Amino acid sequence: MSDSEDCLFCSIIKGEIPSTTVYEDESTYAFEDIHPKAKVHVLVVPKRHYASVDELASEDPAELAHIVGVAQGIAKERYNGAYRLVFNTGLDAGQTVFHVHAHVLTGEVLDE
Ligand code: DGP
Repeated sequence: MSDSEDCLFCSIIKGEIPSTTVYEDESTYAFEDIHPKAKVHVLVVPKRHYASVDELASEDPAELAHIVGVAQGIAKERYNGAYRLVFNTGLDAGQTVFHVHAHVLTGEVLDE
């Protein structure tokens, strides 16, 4: 699925809802999380709509690898290359937006 009605992150990708862009290319968009949990907290998303990282891994593993590379680039640019990558997957794990997104946490020494 390339786009989804009523998907918050599809609306952000299309520019219908404002966001602070960190990185963008043909397939991927990265923007500042609205409720940062670290000094640097960026969300990296595929522009195509996949509900979860499970779906992305099975349908477009190259894009998943690309997202990891984008996260690494952000951590190098904004900090010393160290970063935490989180994919909340499913309601019980705290996923609230069902358009897969990597949380990239960096910019400081992170709590365990
Ligand atoms: P999760 O709980 O893993 O589904 O993470 C969703 C994240 O999305 C959460 O950290 C807050 C962020 N978020 C929710 N709404 C918006 C928004 O409108 N703009 C931005 N930039 N981030 C949002």
